[in-house]
Amino acid sequence: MTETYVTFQKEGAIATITIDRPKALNALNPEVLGQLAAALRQAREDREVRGVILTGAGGKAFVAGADIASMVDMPPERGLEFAELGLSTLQLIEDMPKPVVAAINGFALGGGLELALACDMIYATPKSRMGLPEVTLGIMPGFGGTQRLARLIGRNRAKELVFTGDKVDAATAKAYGIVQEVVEEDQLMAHCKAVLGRIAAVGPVAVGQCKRSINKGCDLALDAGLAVEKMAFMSLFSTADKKEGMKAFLEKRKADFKGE
Ligand code: DAK
Repeated sequence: MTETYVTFQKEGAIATITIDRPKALNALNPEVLGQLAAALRQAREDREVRGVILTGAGGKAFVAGADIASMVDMPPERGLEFAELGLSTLQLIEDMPKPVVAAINGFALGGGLELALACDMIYATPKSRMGLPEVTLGIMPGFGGTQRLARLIGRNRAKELVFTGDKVDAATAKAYGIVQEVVEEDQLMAHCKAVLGRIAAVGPVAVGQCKRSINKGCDLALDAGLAVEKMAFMSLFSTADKKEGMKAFLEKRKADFKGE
């Protein structure tokens, strides 16, 4: 029987996906990635879910990277499958029209940090350490790390981290703009739930379009990005949520968004 390495829990509008392979510091092997992709699809398809928390079990790591033991003798064709599985899993996060936050409590290294970088926001505990140490293994980040990190924090700071393989603490990661907030360990999940709870109360289709507009638009020239935003904006004018949000304001009541 296949072991369960990823759990999915739903509490109201918030789904928590936990990578649960603490013996290997939640390292990503093909089974873990396959189960993670399935959990992300479940969150995407569930209409009640308006936000997702991605975290790691065991209290020591978010994810310590791709699984080195499973890669050491991996033939190139399996490597390609692994790459496609990893890249498509991260793409699921970026394309999901719902916010996904990474709750980091411990190590987020290599593929683990790359996974977090595909999320919409990152919150981390003070003891967390993150970095892209792939060069210390003679490889390089391959789940989008060079691209997403450079876009997020700028080329030269990204180069410093990627070329050295250094691990930085949560406060430094916040100063670099990788982490949004450093949150005490016993408050981490509550903090993520509070942020997602506030987002769950606003128009879900609008949030999805904001995410798409930022993700797609930021990689384009400003004119093209503004065109992406314009089309997204116009699409919201045909939603029931737009009608409800505006009517609720005028009627001085709380909006009841259906996500339609
Ligand atoms: N893979 C496999 N096992 C790992 C692991 C990993 N990434 N990280 C930790 N473990 C295992 C350790 O081997 C150890 O197992 P046992 O010896 O107990 O069986 C257990 O987890 C506990 O780890 P340690 O004993 O080492 O714990 P420490 O507290 O002493 O050290 C550490 C914690 C996080 C500093 C250390 O474990 C460490 O340096 N881990 C490796 C971190 C790392 O280098 N991560 C990057 C991996 S490379 C691809 C795209 C992307 C990628 C790959 C392919 N394609 C496009 C194909 C991504 C690559 C990576 O992420």
